[in-house]
Amino acid sequence: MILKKDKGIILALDVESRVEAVRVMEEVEDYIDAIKVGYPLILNTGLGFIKELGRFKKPIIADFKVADIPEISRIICELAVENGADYVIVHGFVGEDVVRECSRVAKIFVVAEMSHAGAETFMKENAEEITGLAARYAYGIVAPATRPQSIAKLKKIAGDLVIISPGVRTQGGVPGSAIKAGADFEIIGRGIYLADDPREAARGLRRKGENAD
Ligand code: OMP
Repeated sequence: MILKKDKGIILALDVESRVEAVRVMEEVEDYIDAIKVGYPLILNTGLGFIKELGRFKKPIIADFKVADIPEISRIICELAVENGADYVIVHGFVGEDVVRECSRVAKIFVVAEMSHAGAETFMKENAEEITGLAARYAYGIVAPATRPQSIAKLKKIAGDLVIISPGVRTQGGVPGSAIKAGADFEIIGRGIYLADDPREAARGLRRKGENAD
Protein backbone atom coordinates (compact mmCIF):
# COMPACT_ATOMS: atom_id res chain seq x y z
CA MET A 1 0.00 0.00 0.00
CA ILE A 2 1.37 3.44 -0.96
CA LEU A 3 1.85 6.17 1.63
CA LYS A 4 -0.48 9.06 0.83
CA LYS A 5 -0.57 12.32 2.71
CA ASP A 6 -3.88 13.19 4.30
CA LYS A 7 -3.60 13.68 8.07
CA GLY A 8 0.20 14.00 8.05
CA ILE A 9 0.52 11.58 10.98
CA ILE A 10 2.25 8.19 11.14
CA LEU A 11 1.48 6.24 14.32
CA ALA A 12 4.52 4.67 16.01
CA LEU A 13 2.79 1.58 17.39
CA ASP A 14 5.37 0.72 20.04
CA VAL A 15 2.97 -1.04 22.40
CA GLU A 16 3.97 -4.52 23.48
CA SER A 17 1.02 -6.81 22.81
CA ARG A 18 -1.46 -7.73 20.08
CA VAL A 19 -4.38 -6.71 22.22
CA GLU A 20 -2.95 -3.26 22.95
CA ALA A 21 -1.97 -2.74 19.31
CA VAL A 22 -5.45 -3.58 18.04
CA ARG A 23 -7.12 -1.49 20.75
CA VAL A 24 -5.03 1.59 19.89
CA MET A 25 -5.52 1.10 16.16
CA GLU A 26 -9.29 0.79 16.50
CA GLU A 27 -9.32 4.11 18.37
CA VAL A 28 -7.06 6.14 16.11
CA GLU A 29 -7.35 4.68 12.62
CA ASP A 30 -9.40 7.64 11.37
CA TYR A 31 -6.65 10.10 12.27
CA ILE A 32 -3.47 8.52 10.93
CA ASP A 33 -2.06 7.91 7.45
CA ALA A 34 0.23 4.95 8.23
CA ILE A 35 1.41 2.56 10.93
CA LYS A 36 5.05 2.20 11.95
CA VAL A 37 5.92 -1.02 13.77
CA GLY A 38 9.27 -1.73 15.37
CA TYR A 39 11.09 -3.99 17.77
CA PRO A 40 8.89 -3.52 20.87
CA LEU A 41 5.77 -4.81 19.09
CA ILE A 42 7.29 -7.27 16.62
CA LEU A 43 9.65 -8.98 19.09
CA ASN A 44 6.61 -9.49 21.32
CA THR A 45 4.12 -10.63 18.71
CA GLY A 46 6.19 -12.05 15.85
CA LEU A 47 6.77 -10.89 12.30
CA GLY A 48 3.44 -12.39 11.21
CA PHE A 49 1.62 -9.69 13.14
CA ILE A 50 2.44 -7.20 10.37
CA LYS A 51 0.03 -9.09 8.07
CA GLU A 52 -2.64 -9.07 10.77
CA LEU A 53 -2.36 -5.27 10.93
CA GLY A 54 -3.18 -5.28 7.22
CA ARG A 55 -6.85 -5.37 8.19
CA PHE A 56 -6.60 -1.64 9.01
CA LYS A 57 -5.83 -0.85 5.36
CA LYS A 58 -2.99 1.52 6.15
CA PRO A 59 0.54 1.45 4.75
CA ILE A 60 2.90 -0.29 7.20
CA ILE A 61 6.47 0.83 7.81
CA ALA A 62 8.75 -1.77 9.43
CA ASP A 63 11.15 0.19 11.60
CA PHE A 64 13.98 -2.32 11.93
CA LYS A 65 16.68 0.38 11.60
CA VAL A 66 18.63 -2.09 9.52
CA ALA A 67 22.37 -1.63 10.05
CA ASP A 68 24.18 -4.86 9.18
CA ILE A 69 26.43 -5.94 6.33
CA PRO A 70 24.73 -5.74 2.91
CA GLU A 71 23.72 -9.42 2.60
CA ILE A 72 22.20 -9.65 6.07
CA SER A 73 20.53 -6.26 5.71
CA ARG A 74 18.93 -7.46 2.47
CA ILE A 75 17.58 -10.59 4.15
CA ILE A 76 16.03 -8.52 6.95
CA CYS A 77 14.34 -6.26 4.37
CA GLU A 78 13.11 -9.25 2.36
CA LEU A 79 11.61 -10.83 5.47
CA ALA A 80 9.83 -7.59 6.36
CA VAL A 81 8.39 -7.23 2.86
CA GLU A 82 7.37 -10.90 2.59
CA ASN A 83 5.53 -10.50 5.87
CA GLY A 84 3.51 -7.50 4.78
CA ALA A 85 5.63 -4.39 5.32
CA ASP A 86 5.24 -1.72 2.65
CA TYR A 87 8.39 0.17 3.67
CA VAL A 88 11.46 -0.63 5.76
CA ILE A 89 13.61 1.82 7.75
CA VAL A 90 17.32 1.34 7.12
CA HIS A 91 20.27 3.20 8.64
CA GLY A 92 22.33 5.35 6.30
CA PHE A 93 25.55 5.57 8.31
CA VAL A 94 26.42 1.99 7.34
CA GLY A 95 27.14 3.16 3.80
CA GLU A 96 26.14 2.90 0.18
CA ASP A 97 26.48 -0.88 -0.27
CA VAL A 98 23.95 -1.56 2.49
CA VAL A 99 21.48 1.07 1.33
CA ARG A 100 21.73 -0.09 -2.29
CA GLU A 101 21.24 -3.74 -1.39
CA CYS A 102 18.19 -2.99 0.76
CA SER A 103 16.69 -0.80 -1.97
CA ARG A 104 16.80 -3.76 -4.37
CA VAL A 105 14.25 -5.68 -2.31
CA ALA A 106 12.24 -3.04 -0.43
CA LYS A 107 11.02 0.53 -0.56
CA ILE A 108 13.19 2.09 2.10
CA PHE A 109 13.39 5.10 4.36
CA VAL A 110 16.95 5.95 5.31
CA VAL A 111 17.64 7.41 8.76
CA ALA A 112 19.51 10.65 8.07
CA GLU A 113 19.63 12.16 11.57
CA MET A 114 18.04 10.84 14.74
CA SER A 115 15.88 12.79 17.15
CA HIS A 116 17.63 12.13 20.46
CA ALA A 117 20.42 14.25 21.99
CA GLY A 118 23.10 11.62 21.33
CA ALA A 119 22.60 12.02 17.57
CA GLU A 120 24.51 15.30 17.84
CA THR A 121 27.75 13.38 18.56
CA PHE A 122 28.14 11.48 15.29
CA MET A 123 25.02 11.61 13.14
CA LYS A 124 24.24 15.29 12.80
CA GLU A 125 27.45 16.22 11.02
CA ASN A 126 26.95 13.44 8.45
CA ALA A 127 23.22 13.91 7.91
CA GLU A 128 23.52 15.89 4.68
CA GLU A 129 25.81 13.31 3.13
CA ILE A 130 23.48 10.50 4.22
CA THR A 131 20.55 12.37 2.66
CA GLY A 132 22.50 12.65 -0.60
CA LEU A 133 23.01 8.88 -0.49
CA ALA A 134 19.32 8.32 0.24
CA ALA A 135 18.37 10.46 -2.75
CA ARG A 136 19.96 7.83 -5.00
CA TYR A 137 18.25 4.76 -3.53
CA ALA A 138 15.44 5.53 -1.10
CA TYR A 139 11.79 6.46 -1.03
CA GLY A 140 12.39 8.83 1.86
CA ILE A 141 14.40 9.82 4.90
CA VAL A 142 13.87 10.01 8.64
CA ALA A 143 14.75 13.45 10.06
CA PRO A 144 14.26 14.81 13.59
CA ALA A 145 11.20 16.79 14.69
CA THR A 146 13.30 17.79 17.70
CA ARG A 147 15.49 19.87 15.34
CA PRO A 148 13.26 21.54 12.71
CA GLN A 149 16.31 23.48 11.47
CA SER A 150 17.90 20.13 10.51
CA ILE A 151 14.77 19.19 8.56
CA ALA A 152 14.89 22.47 6.65
CA LYS A 153 18.58 21.92 5.83
CA LEU A 154 18.08 18.29 4.72
CA LYS A 155 14.99 19.18 2.70
CA LYS A 156 17.20 21.17 0.31
CA ILE A 157 19.17 18.02 -0.52
CA ALA A 158 16.25 15.60 -0.25
CA GLY A 159 14.55 16.64 -3.52
CA ASP A 160 11.58 14.33 -4.02
CA LEU A 161 12.31 12.13 -1.03
CA VAL A 162 9.43 11.81 1.43
CA ILE A 163 10.51 13.14 4.85
CA ILE A 164 9.08 11.42 7.92
CA SER A 165 9.86 12.99 11.25
CA PRO A 166 9.79 11.51 14.78
CA GLY A 167 10.22 13.24 18.12
CA VAL A 168 6.89 15.04 18.38
CA ARG A 169 5.44 15.79 21.81
CA THR A 170 7.06 13.25 24.23
CA GLN A 171 10.58 13.97 22.91
CA GLY A 172 9.88 17.70 22.85
CA GLY A 173 9.06 18.42 19.20
CA VAL A 174 6.11 20.76 18.83
CA PRO A 175 3.21 19.23 16.83
CA GLY A 176 3.16 20.72 13.35
CA SER A 177 6.65 22.23 13.49
CA ALA A 178 8.36 19.41 11.56
CA ILE A 179 5.81 19.73 8.76
CA LYS A 180 6.27 23.48 8.77
CA ALA A 181 10.03 22.91 8.39
CA GLY A 182 9.50 20.69 5.34
CA ALA A 183 8.62 17.20 6.57
CA ASP A 184 5.75 15.33 4.91
CA PHE A 185 4.66 13.31 7.94
CA GLU A 186 5.17 13.48 11.69
CA ILE A 187 5.72 10.16 13.46
CA ILE A 188 4.03 10.06 16.86
CA GLY A 189 3.96 7.22 19.36
CA ARG A 190 3.62 7.84 23.08
CA GLY A 191 1.88 11.18 22.53
CA ILE A 192 -0.99 9.11 21.15
CA TYR A 193 -0.95 5.59 22.59
CA LEU A 194 -0.15 6.63 26.18
CA ALA A 195 -2.79 9.39 26.21
CA ASP A 196 -5.85 8.87 28.39
CA ASP A 197 -7.89 9.14 25.21
CA PRO A 198 -5.73 8.11 22.21
CA ARG A 199 -8.48 8.98 19.73
CA GLU A 200 -8.80 12.53 21.06
CA ALA A 201 -5.00 12.86 21.21
CA ALA A 202 -4.63 11.84 17.57
CA ARG A 203 -7.48 14.12 16.51
CA GLY A 204 -6.01 17.03 18.51
CA LEU A 205 -2.53 16.53 17.05
CA ARG A 206 -4.01 16.73 13.61
CA ARG A 207 -5.73 20.01 14.43
CA LYS A 208 -2.58 21.45 16.01
CA GLY A 209 -0.58 20.46 12.93
CA GLU A 210 -3.08 22.21 10.70
CA ASN A 211 -2.93 25.36 12.76
CA ALA A 212 0.84 25.48 13.28
CA ASP A 213 2.31 28.67 11.89
P1 OMP B 1 7.55 8.64 20.47
O1 OMP B 1 8.71 9.38 21.01
O2 OMP B 1 6.87 7.78 21.46
O3 OMP B 1 6.59 9.56 19.72
O4 OMP B 1 8.10 7.58 19.39
C1 OMP B 1 8.95 7.93 18.36
C2 OMP B 1 9.11 6.79 17.41
O5 OMP B 1 9.98 7.19 16.34
C3 OMP B 1 9.73 5.53 18.01
O6 OMP B 1 9.17 4.42 17.33
C4 OMP B 1 11.21 5.65 17.66
O7 OMP B 1 11.81 4.38 17.49
C5 OMP B 1 11.13 6.37 16.30
N1 OMP B 1 12.29 7.20 15.96
C6 OMP B 1 12.71 8.19 16.82
O8 OMP B 1 12.11 8.45 17.86
N2 OMP B 1 13.82 8.93 16.51
C7 OMP B 1 14.54 8.74 15.37
O9 OMP B 1 15.51 9.44 15.14
C8 OMP B 1 14.12 7.73 14.47
C9 OMP B 1 12.97 7.02 14.75
C10 OMP B 1 12.46 6.17 13.67
O10 OMP B 1 13.29 5.71 12.86
O11 OMP B 1 11.27 5.99 13.50
